[in-house]
Amino acid sequence: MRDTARPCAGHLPQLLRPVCPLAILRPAFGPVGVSAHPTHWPATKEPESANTVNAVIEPTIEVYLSPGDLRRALESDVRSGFTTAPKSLPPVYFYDDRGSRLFDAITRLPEYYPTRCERSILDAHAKDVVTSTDTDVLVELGAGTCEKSRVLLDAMLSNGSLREFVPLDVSDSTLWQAANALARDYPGLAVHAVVGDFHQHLDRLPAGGKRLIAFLGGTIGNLDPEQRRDFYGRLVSVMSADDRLLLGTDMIKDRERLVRAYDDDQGVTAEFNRNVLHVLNRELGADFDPSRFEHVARWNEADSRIEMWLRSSVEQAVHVADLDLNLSFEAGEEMRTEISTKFSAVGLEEELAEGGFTVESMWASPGEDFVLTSARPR
Ligand code: AVJ
Repeated sequence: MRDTARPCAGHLPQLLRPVCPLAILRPAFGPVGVSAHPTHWPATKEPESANTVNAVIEPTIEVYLSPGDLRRALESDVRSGFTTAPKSLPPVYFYDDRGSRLFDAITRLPEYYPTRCERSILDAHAKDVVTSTDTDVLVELGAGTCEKSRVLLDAMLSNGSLREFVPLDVSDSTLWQAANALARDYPGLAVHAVVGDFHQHLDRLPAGGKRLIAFLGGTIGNLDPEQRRDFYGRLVSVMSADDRLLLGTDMIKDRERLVRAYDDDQGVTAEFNRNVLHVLNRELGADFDPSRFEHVARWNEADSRIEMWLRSSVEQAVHVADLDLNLSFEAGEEMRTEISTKFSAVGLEEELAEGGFTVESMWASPGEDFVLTSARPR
């Protein structure tokens, strides 16, 4: 999901440096073929195109988040999150370079089933997703390293309908690297990367084509009900009648399994949770001692979500130098670092309906552990 092989250290510091050059937008339409998949070449094309060698198209990148924007967002999130009770932080700050590596390790843990479940749905049904939605442009929100996108891109290719790929992510460096890798691996594919935030920049997504707007991994669960309403409303307002949403959601299940997925035996999730303190120390000159915070994962039945908290094991003071902020934690005081909402099929259909969408199809992994839903604007 996120880049782990990137040689440069530090993800936020990278974000805070000047971004990759803004490339010029190029109209890039028309079906493409990929030489690596000759058997998938659309059979309906004129014969000579079967011999066409598709050249690698240089990806374009459009940047809507400047280093200053990211810095201001971090400062304001920390200020407001630490001055209201209970203290809380948005989960986006987990994912610096180390946090992305830790998340990657989480996806391979025996306890953490969502990534494998979603992958199995994509492997089994990507073709059906593409044909039933009848889409030819893939947009991926929170695309990261674009690894999952490849399954959908392959399905669009073999369907002969692939026109363009538009990954959106807040991390310019991860996105730029992924966009170049995709462009190399899919000669002839126009890759138009957008550096932005799915809370703010949905209206900047290039229009045109029949877009499959994928929001995978269960990340929608990180939003609370009000944020999800906002998200659906903003998204539906920029969608045309031919566009489709493809949403990945983790489902309500046995409480023990849910909690274990967020509190693994090896302590990888605990380290991932505490990583946000390392990020604050580095980025804002804070002096958190991560060893004095315990990882807590618990099921909130009323709100149908797993919550991750960091519990101060002692009474302690913390100074956030860059914000001139003095914090105090009581012994046992908890701050919330993430919510991960779990859905029922009925509840999801209802909230999508309230958000302006009509569900077309749902594909579930065995036992309905995880579900992919396609929906169209109503
Ligand atoms: C990537 C947001 C979907 O909520 O399950 C994994 C992040 N947090 N373990 C999730 C996460 C703790 C993950 N998402």
